[in-house]
Formats: sequence, C-alpha cells, structure tokens
Amino acid sequence: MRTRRIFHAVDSHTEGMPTRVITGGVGVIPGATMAERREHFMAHLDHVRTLLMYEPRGHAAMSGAILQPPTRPDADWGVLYIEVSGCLPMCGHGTIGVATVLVETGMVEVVEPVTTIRLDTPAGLVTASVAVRDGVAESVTIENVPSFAVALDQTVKVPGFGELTYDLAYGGNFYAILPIESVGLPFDRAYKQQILDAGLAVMEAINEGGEPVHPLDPGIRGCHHVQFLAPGSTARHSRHAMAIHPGWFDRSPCGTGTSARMAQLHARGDLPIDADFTNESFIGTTFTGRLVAEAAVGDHQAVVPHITGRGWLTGTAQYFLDPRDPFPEGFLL
Ligand code: PYC
Repeated sequence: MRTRRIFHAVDSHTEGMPTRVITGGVGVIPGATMAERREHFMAHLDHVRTLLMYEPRGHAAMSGAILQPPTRPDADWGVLYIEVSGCLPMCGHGTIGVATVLVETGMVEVVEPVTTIRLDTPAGLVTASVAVRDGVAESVTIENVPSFAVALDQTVKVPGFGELTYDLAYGGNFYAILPIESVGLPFDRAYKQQILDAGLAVMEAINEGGEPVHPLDPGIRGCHHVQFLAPGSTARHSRHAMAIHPGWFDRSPCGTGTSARMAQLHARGDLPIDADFTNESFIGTTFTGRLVAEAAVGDHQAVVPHITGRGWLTGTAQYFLDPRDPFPEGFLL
C-alpha cells in the first residue's frame, strides 16, 4: 500500500442524506473566518473536496463536512461544508450529521439530556442542541442563520416550460420555491430525471436574469436549489422534491431549504412565530421546523428558524490517495 494523503472520516446520514464528516487529514485551512476559509478552500483546495465527494470514494449525491478549529471564541468547532456541487455556506442536514458525530464519538463534552454545540460556519454561528440519552444522540435541533424571503411572485421564462412564477427565499442558501404542477410533472420518483432537468432549467434561467446575492456577504450568491412543492402542501406540512445543481436531489428534508420555506410562508402571512412546520423529503423523511423570532438581514425582514432532525453514524473510514491513482481528484459520470 502507498498513499500520499490519509483523510479520516466518520460517515453518517441525516434522514437519508449522507454527511461524511472529515475529522482529520486536511489541516487548518488559511482564513480569519470560516467564510474566508471557504473562499480559500474553493480557490486552492477544491481537489480535496472532489477527491472525497466524487466517485470512486463518493457518488453523485455525496455530501460532507470538514471539521476545523473555530475562528471565533464563542464556537466549539468550525465546519466547512463540502458537496458534489461545491462548498455550501450552510447545510442543515450536514450540521445535524456533524452534531451527531461530535456527540457519539466524544469529540465534545457530552451533557445529558441536552448537549449544546456552537458551530462556526461560513454563513455564521449555528447552535446545535443535541437531545442525548445514554450517550445516544436521539435528535438534533439547530438554530439556523436568519432566513428571509427575497422576493415573492417572481416570474421567469424557462426554455421548454414557458413563464413560471416562483418565490425566492434564503435559509443559508438561496431557494426558488414553486409547485411541481407548474412544470407539468407529477410528484413521483419515476419522473426524477424530468424533475431534475426542470430544476436545473429553472435555476439557470433565474441566475441568467441576475444571481441573488446575500446582502451582507457577497460570497453567498446564486440560486442552485429548486424546491418543487408536492400537491397538497400546506403551511403546516409540505412535501417537496429538492433539485440541486449540478443534478441531484436532497434525500433529507433539507435544513436550509426548510428554513427558506418557513421564511417564505412567514412572509406570506401563513406561518406565525412558534408554530410547528413539518417538511417532508422526496423519500418521505421529515424535519420539524419552527420560527422562534423575527430578525433583520440588511433591508430584509428575517426570521430565526429552528430545525429538528435525526442523524445516524454509518461507519468510519480512512480515505487514501495512492500516487499512482489515475483519478487523484475523483470523477463524476
Ligand atoms: O440540509 O441544508 C441542507 C442541505 C443543503 C443541500 C443538501 N442539504
């Protein structure tokens, strides 16, 4: 055996969606904040992401997080989110996976019944409250970054679909939200390729018309997620298919997408503060959301979302890079 690099990982899944938590092997990424580390990583270390997320070590819907020392004194760990699509500023299912791993491997001091972990993410401070019984992380509630509706009832011309009406909201990433009927497709996994193609066409058309940009952090930009709502979705219980660039579905109910959806519902006057909201994924798993406060982000009225979900550890691994490997940065088919 020969290897140039060894990456240590604890693999997990959150309501069906993988989070490969990289606990060692990357080193400390340069940058005074996690947002700066994200920029540095994307510019100089992206081969580490593709090696760990792409085939043959990962797959076309792989997702993970690299643990880092925090850059701020009020945080316990720094987190850089890595996906097949790039480095998200924030990832809800990934945060639930990270918190579960930190508790169940003893990487934080575990306190029962609730262990509080403060995570320094590129999008800001995110607090995870882990319900722990007999050392087991039974569920994780994250307090996400302030989320807001960017614009309601927007229209966009999408080649092949005509003029579509959508809402745009931010929950740690930007989300276009629209009923699946508007692209003429059923909420049925048998139509997954058509749903993905429609999602990619919608995000491309929106970004061509002008990428959304976070008012306080220009590094957070672009719409790369489309939340297609299933028929019968309400302000209490929604079902959705979440199409993500460059072409995969979130298997989890999507923490940042749930936050964006709650911000959208709140802006429409349909979801008050302190009411439970259930968001169901394309595979039928759920997160429970709740808005706990109002806030402001730049000129936007915002809300503070809590998201509760469950994670499970699936294994540990050491990933190698053999110097003779013909795919040192992985590949996607
Ligand atoms: O849970 O926030 C989330 C997420 C984003 C992309 C995939 N999952």
